[in-house]
Amino acid sequence: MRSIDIHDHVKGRSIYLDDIPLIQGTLFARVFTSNVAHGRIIKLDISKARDLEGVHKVLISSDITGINQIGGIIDDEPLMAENIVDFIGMPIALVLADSESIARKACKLIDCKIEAFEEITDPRIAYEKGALIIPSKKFILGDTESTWSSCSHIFEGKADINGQEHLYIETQGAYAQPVEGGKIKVYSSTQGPTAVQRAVAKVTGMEMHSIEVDVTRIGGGFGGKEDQANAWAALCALGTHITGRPVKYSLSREEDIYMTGKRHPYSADFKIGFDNKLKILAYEVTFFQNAGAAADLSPAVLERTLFHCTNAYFIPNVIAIAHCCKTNLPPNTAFRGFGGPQGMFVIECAIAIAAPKLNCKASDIQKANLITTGDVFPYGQLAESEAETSWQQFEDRFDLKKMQQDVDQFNKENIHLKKGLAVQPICFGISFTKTLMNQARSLVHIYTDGSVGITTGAVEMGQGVNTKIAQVAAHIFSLPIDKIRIYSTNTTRIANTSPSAASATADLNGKATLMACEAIKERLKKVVISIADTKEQNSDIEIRDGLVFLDSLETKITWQELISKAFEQRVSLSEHAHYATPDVHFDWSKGKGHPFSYHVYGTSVTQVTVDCIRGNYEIDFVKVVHDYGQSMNPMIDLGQIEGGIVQGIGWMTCEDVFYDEKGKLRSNALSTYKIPDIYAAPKEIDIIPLITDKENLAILQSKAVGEPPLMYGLGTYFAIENAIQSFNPTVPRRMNAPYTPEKVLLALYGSKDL
Ligand code: LUZ
Ligand code: MOS
Repeated sequence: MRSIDIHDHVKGRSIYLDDIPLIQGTLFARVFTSNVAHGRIIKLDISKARDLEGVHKVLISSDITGINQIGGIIDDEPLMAENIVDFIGMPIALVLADSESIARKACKLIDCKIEAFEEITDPRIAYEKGALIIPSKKFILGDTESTWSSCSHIFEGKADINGQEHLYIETQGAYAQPVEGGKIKVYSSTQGPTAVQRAVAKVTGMEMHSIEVDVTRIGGGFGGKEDQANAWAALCALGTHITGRPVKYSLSREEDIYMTGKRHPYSADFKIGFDNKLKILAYEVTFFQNAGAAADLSPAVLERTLFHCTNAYFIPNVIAIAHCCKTNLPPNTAFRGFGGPQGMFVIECAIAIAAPKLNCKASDIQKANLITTGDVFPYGQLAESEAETSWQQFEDRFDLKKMQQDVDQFNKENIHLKKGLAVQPICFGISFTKTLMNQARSLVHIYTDGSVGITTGAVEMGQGVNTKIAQVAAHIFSLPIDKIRIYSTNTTRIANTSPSAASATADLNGKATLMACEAIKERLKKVVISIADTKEQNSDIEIRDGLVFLDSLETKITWQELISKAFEQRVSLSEHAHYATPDVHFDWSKGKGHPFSYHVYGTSVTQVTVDCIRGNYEIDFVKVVHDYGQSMNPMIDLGQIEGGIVQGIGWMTCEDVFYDEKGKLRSNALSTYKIPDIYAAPKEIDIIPLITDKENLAILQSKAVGEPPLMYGLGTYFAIENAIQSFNPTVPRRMNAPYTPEKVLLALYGSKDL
């Protein structure tokens, strides 16, 4: 089953925000932003901009008709700066003009003077100064303090990990249009239509029922549009509310990169203790999260870091502390993995540091500590583990010993090319960690001609969720896929939706769709029984090749006749269903609960070849055994895994977000921010499904696949590090991702500049 979008994508017919036909009278928005990371506005003169021909209005914070606030978790983020600016790129004024180029010109005419304060860009410095966004969080399992004395080996270290630009292909944007009665319709490139609706309501001062948000699809999100689509929609809607005209803002790539937040950089300290059989007895870790200038989703991201700080391992004694540090950078935000990958990176660093000192490979430590079913995670949930099964199938499939021997042999024979190998187990919890977000709705209509139309809260962002939802309906009604249509995500049809995020979109919205379809099918069953002359109330109905089967016997009733009959009998052909994930809960006062409906596991191995003269490298292969459950769409899932791996590799290797000490983004274009291209992708990606048939809470047993595979990319860092070590065993192991070619070169020759 291919993605239902594929033909329109290839032919360029798919409608993204910038493809929506313009309405006459549309104004084009552009924001004027702070060029200082921290300071006070001492002069703001918009008169020259306002007087420019073709400029309709220039709005500033005092023009906001509702509340100047777009914070999602905490009310700490003004839409437009009032007196204080907190980061470079913070909106100060909104220009509404007849064209994008006039709006651009007008922005240059705004006269703004800012008195600069001291800026903070480093999370550890923010922590020292007490600049925290929320009180720090802690997980405790067992008792580390009394365990250290029984450890045979203890290692301590520091790990740093940088951020990541989302680089969705479609930039952020919104298009607001006036609707009669003072209502507003907003098209938004968002993962969270309800979040947009809420932000627009707050900023305009309208009620949510007066705002309709519609999303046909978006060109990628990766978390960057979970929360950060709100600002542009709120600005456009504010413009519409004040001028009565349609307002559109589709950000240029340059604006998008410097104004929006990214994956959170983290700095961490760790201490890890082993017995003499490679078992990890105790682990202490402190995370300093670089949250940027406002909370955004950082507190939730911080929590997921804690939830993933022991990755796929069982450690009996753990203390994990996380600080949400406020800095003068654009507020960092959700990004595929949502803090989990950073938590996992640090434990992998601890293992990588320990391995050579314990005279073993990191994979020996990893294997000795895999979590098994019945073990407890530091947050109290019992594992239903596939860590060992995936590792076992991985070893059955791939000859790890032989791979290592080949690498050793190659490294013996080559002086200036060195290969490195790293194994990477993963474990990722599925569900929003905020329990209330684990709910979804679906609205299913069967029209009188037998065709089916579905709306859910899911946003199609290229991940194929609409295809999966269509498959669910096709499966329940036994209909061909072309009888099913998935409509745009729209807040008037499906209200109060959670963002499409946390890898949970197909599970949540798919299950709601399943429930709606089942409910209609139940009613259709009664119709079949009434017309098929049977007394059997428990009969199974099925539609095959357009014909109704009753207990596997063909009736002469077609699907269309059945639907007509149902309509004639005044049976409802529509259903609105609500699904809430069962049994998830978490108590932050105790740091314990059952936050995830299940976990996704897997094991990968990455091999790299490092050119020790130039410092650049190639990725020879990534081989994976991945826990799909029972994939309902292997082609889409494979695409997610391959894409996730390459995105994870990019984060670990060439993608280097660089803010200078003044808080100015220097890696602000694709010339200075390098993402993996086809040449940087692994030469070979081999993905083997882990075969299990356990019950799980995934849609049709098909486990969530959005985020987990990104974390296979972590292995690349350690593979490069291992290659460097075989070139120059005297250099200290450094744990500071990403490993750009420049850093690799410095490391190879033991530079102190790292
Ligand atoms: N978004 C969110 C997420 O709001 N809560 C989460 O737990 C989450 N996890 C992953 C990705 N996005
Ligand atoms: Mo996401 S990081 O699942 O929006």
